[in-house]
Amino acid sequence: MSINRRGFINLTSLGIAGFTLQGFVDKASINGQKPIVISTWDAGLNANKGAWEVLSKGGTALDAVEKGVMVTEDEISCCVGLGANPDRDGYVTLDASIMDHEFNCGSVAFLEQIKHPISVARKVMEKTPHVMLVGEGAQQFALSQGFTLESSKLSDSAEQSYKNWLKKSTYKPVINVERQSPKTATSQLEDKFKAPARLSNGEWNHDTIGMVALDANGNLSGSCTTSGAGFKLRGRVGDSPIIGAGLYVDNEVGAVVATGQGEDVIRVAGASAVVEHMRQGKSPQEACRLVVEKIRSIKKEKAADIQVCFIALNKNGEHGSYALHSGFNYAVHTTEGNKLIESHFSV
Ligand code: SD4
Repeated sequence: MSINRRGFINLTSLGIAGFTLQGFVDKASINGQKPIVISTWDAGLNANKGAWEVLSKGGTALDAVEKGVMVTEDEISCCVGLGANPDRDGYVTLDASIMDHEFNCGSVAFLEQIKHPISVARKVMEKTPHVMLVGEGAQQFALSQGFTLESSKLSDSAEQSYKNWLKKSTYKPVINVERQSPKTATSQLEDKFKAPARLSNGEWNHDTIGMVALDANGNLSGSCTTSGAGFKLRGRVGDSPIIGAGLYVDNEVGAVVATGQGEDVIRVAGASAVVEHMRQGKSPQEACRLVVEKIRSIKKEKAADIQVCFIALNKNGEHGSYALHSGFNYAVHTTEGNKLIESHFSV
């Protein structure tokens, strides 16, 4: 029996079982566990606010990570969701996954014309005996659950990027090397990075929001939602909807989410590998670093052409990240506020 559970039982034995957790959480929960949510990239600042509305009222980490990334899916001018860059045939195809504190998980991949893939992933988790649905089947399931079929028209910015891309039609993922960041110091950069960043060639420097949270009951959950890699081959699926690669949660240890070149996260079962390092006693940052270094050693000189990043949150609410290259940041929301932290990186 965990300390958290005991804490709850102590309260209930005092005869206040019906008392809601609301109101406790902004300061500390019944067991001293302060909620925290962390999410990838600068878009994470807004997403965290959505998650914090849930966590600060005593809501579950699961609800928080769904609501949080929905904020980003809604930002049509952003790089995640239906406003994102299309595949090379001109269609936006979306991947998403969600996982709770009891190893329940759900995901969708190659999903088209649905605004909130993360919520479809949650329905897969809660309403089906399966973990993953893809393509037409995933869309059909979404419609059966009351989701609306959205237009397939590209957003203005995606249309423009696609037109530019068609001029050469070469598939070359852009890594986010434009921002130079200090190798060691973490810094708070909220003011500098209020809007999702675009590279000077007009491309987004990322297409994903990943989020992990710890609630006042001491439970972890995670979510990840993405348009994948812009101008990818039709049918390509990345790491984000693959449980164990793009996202993994073990409530006894920690929760991890990945962003960057999905193919290289999949080949090392990235998020799960980071969790295993934390299980062996590594800090969240060190656990992320070990898996990034593994990818670097596998890729050798090709590591120069890709970006891979992990963020991790352990059971005690400690967090960390590591990226292959500079330019990655993540947003952290605690009772102290919401801030952006620049990630440590390898090369
Ligand atoms: C993918 N990992 O589909 C995602 C892409 C990403 O920032 O994270 N972009 O490979």
